[in-house]
Amino acid sequence: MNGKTHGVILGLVWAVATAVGVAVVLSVGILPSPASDEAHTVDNAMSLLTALSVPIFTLVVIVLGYSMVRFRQRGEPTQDGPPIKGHFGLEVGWVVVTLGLVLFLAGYGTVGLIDIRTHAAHAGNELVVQARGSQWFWEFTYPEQKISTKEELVLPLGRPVRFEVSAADVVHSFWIPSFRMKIDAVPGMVTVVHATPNTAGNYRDDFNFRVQCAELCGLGHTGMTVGVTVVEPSQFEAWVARQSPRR
Ligand SMILES: [Cu+2]
Repeated sequence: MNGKTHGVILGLVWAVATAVGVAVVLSVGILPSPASDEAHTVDNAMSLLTALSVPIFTLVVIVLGYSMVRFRQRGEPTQDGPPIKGHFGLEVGWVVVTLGLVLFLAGYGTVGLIDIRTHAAHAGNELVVQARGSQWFWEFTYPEQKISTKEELVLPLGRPVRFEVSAADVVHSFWIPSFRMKIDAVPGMVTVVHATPNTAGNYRDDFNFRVQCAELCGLGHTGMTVGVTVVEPSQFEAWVARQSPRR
């Protein structure tokens, strides 16, 4: 068997494994339920990255496995293997393909990031929620509504939210899995992230409806979580009315 035949066999196995692998990773739903307008942008990027990693993974595993079986050295080796010399075509191809992939992904990611950042910001009528992380709880202040709560984060359906995130003591990270958004909460500064809830829900029915600290911040870090409740705008107004005004 010459080098060309090995190449054809490897190419065929690689193509089949890649097709099967891409079909499998795209059909398996590993992501939490999406519940914001911005979520699909993140999910699409996740699917693209996962699908693109399959051909690279299968190439490495198949070449390795084929070499282990086909070119196996039985017993003690009696001589060195043939020396490996450079291969200009392979090197150029490798650089061009990987550079192209990196540039494509950087462009794709940048477009998605701009999309997420501008979607809510341009929609107008934003609800402002100030989220402040402390060891080890979150406090939410609604400046327009003049209320404040540590019990749960209540949001109206369909209205863009501007989260102004800060920290009282150490670095925390403000993360709502079902909204697919996360941003550091840093003492001494305010970081901003936008989300537009598009699905009603709450923590009791779906644990992805929660604010979770995503930055190790001390002993109570894992418990630094609070439920998110997304309700109809009228129910949100009723909830606001039930809260005692902030002193
Ligand atoms: Cu934490």
